[in-house]
Order: sequence, then structure tokens, then C-alpha cells
Amino acid sequence: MPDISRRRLLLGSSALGLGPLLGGCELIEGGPSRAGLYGLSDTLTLATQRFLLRDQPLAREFSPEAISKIFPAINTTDPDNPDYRRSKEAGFSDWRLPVSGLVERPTAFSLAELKAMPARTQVTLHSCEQGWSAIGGWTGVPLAHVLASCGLKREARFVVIRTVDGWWDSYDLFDALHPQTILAYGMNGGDLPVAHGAPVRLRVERQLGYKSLKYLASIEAIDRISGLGQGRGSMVSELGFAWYAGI
Ligand SMILES: Nc1nc2c(c(=O)[nH]1)N[C@H]1C(S)=C(S)[C@@H](COP(=O)(O)O)O[C@H]1N2
Ligand SMILES: [Mo]
Repeated sequence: MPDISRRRLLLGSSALGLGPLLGGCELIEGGPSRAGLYGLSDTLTLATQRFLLRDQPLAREFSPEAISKIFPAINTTDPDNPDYRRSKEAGFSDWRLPVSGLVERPTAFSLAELKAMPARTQVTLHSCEQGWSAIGGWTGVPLAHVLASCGLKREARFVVIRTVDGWWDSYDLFDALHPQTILAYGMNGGDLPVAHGAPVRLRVERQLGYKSLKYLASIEAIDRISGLGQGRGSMVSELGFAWYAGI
């Protein structure tokens, strides 16, 4: 998008006879310091972004001492799915997470492959719509990294995630690429327990707990959510809950 606006600005300014002012700037690709009208357009883009994100773009993170002694496990706590049970018995060694849809290189990742990617640990407050909250420590690979390694296409605007217990939800790229959105395989310093979504769950820290899907089965990049299910974007929104559950 910034490219398009810059191009428009370029066209507009040459129509105004300002073309020569841009001399040389066209050679500059990326980088933090840009001169002339390119610099102005970047500054405006940054200012707009910062304005839109002014209300704490990152969820609060706590120190490990703040981790709750008891973190409830609710809804599905041990999926009744034959493939899942078999995989669980094998220590999830045969488990795979396919990433498909609008990506250059569809890939099915093993748990070991996800663990070999850059990891992030975050201690955050989980708030459930059912009226409880708890602080947990989560370790995993940023979803942004996984999507980038598959070559997310420009047409992609949402990511839909499905789970072994039949839950599914979708996320715009703002949330999917958010630095605290991770595919978590660790909790409170150990492996992610089955009750909390083993082998891998999603953490989406700026939304209510139901957006943090457990027992991930697949990830798909798409360009619109209207074609999914009843067109509301998630399983829980078909039950009356908000698709965007920002807190
Ligand atoms: N696959 C799946 N994901 C899920 C759920 C579920 O039942 N199945 N419950 C959701 C809800 S409502 C909450 S609050 C959290 C609960 O996670 P926990 O069991 O680790 O506390 O997971 C969310 N993700
Ligand atoms: Mo919840």
C-alpha cells in the first residue's frame, strides 16, 4: 500500500511540475532515511500508523513471578479424536501443521521444525469471556515468522485456523502478524500440557481467550472470510460471540 501512495504522490507531483525535486530519490530503496517528498510520505504513513495504534499495540507482559498458581483448563481438555489420540501416544512425533492457501510454498511443519524456529516467551493475562482471568507464560514461534517462511502472498488478508476438536477462527493480518501472536508449544517453562492445547496452540494476546485456539490442526491464508461457514468468520461468532474480541 505505501508503494501505491508513493506512486500516486510521484504522479501528482510531476503533474505539478515538481518532478525535478525528486531527482535521485527514485534510486533509494527502503531504509530509514529518505529525502524530499518520499520522506514526507513515509513520515505521514508512520504518523498515521502510530495514531491508529496509539492505544497500547502490545499486550502487557509480566515477570515470571506473576504467573498464576492455577491456570484453569476449560472446554476441550483432551480431544476425543482418534488421529489426535494416536499422535498423543506417539509423543506428537508424527504431528504436522499444514500451512496452505495464499502462500508461495505450502508446508506441513513438524513440532521439531517449529521448535527450531526463532522463539518468543511472553507472560500475559488471559481473559476468558466466562468470567475468569489468569496469568500464564507462553513460548512459541511468532505466526508472522511461519507465514513469512511459507511466502505469504500479497492477496492474503486473513488467516483461518482449524483445530482437532472442530473449532475454527480467522484473524486479519494485523493480528496474525502481531509480534505477540505466537504458535505456542511451551507453557510456564515446560511443554504445553494436553489440557491447554498440546502440542501447539495459538496465543492472540490482545483478544479474549476464545481467540487463542488450542489443538491446532491447520493454517490457511485467505483473502476474504465471507466464504467460510455462515460468513461470520469463526465458529464462536456463529454462536453469537464477537469475531473481533479485542480487550
Ligand atoms: N480448540 C479449542 N480452542 C479453544 C477452546 C476449546 O475448547 N477448543 N476454548 C477456548 C476458550 S473459551 C478459552 S478461555 C481458552 C482456554 O484455554 P485453557 O484451557 O488453556 O485455559 O481456549 C480457547 N481455545
Ligand atoms: Mo473462554
